[in-house]
Amino acid sequence: MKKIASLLIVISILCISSYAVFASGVTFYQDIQLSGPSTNDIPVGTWYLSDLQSKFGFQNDWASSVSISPGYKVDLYSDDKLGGTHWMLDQNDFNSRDFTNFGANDAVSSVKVSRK
Ligand SMILES: [Ca+2]
Repeated sequence: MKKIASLLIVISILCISSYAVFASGVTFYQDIQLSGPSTNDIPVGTWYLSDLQSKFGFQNDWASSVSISPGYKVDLYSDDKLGGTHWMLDQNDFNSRDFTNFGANDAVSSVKVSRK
């Protein structure tokens, strides 16, 4: 019984650590401070609005904050297909948690996710 318990603990730790390894990219939120409805995890790539909407649950002119996995950065664009005003975020700080700080609130229409 004790062996089974320790085995379960080992399996749980492995699951949690592999989740941390594979859960990578960025996640957008409708509201500031990473609150409200959120997207799925968005991996490395150049993402136009149609893909953001169909694959990840992103909406146009909607995002107000973003969670960035360690080692990643995200470029935000006010127009589709990386057009319009451009902003770059590379860490979880007051700007990534509140787009009203730099004029990107409810304005993002396409993004590029990359490794730093
Ligand atoms: Ca919003």
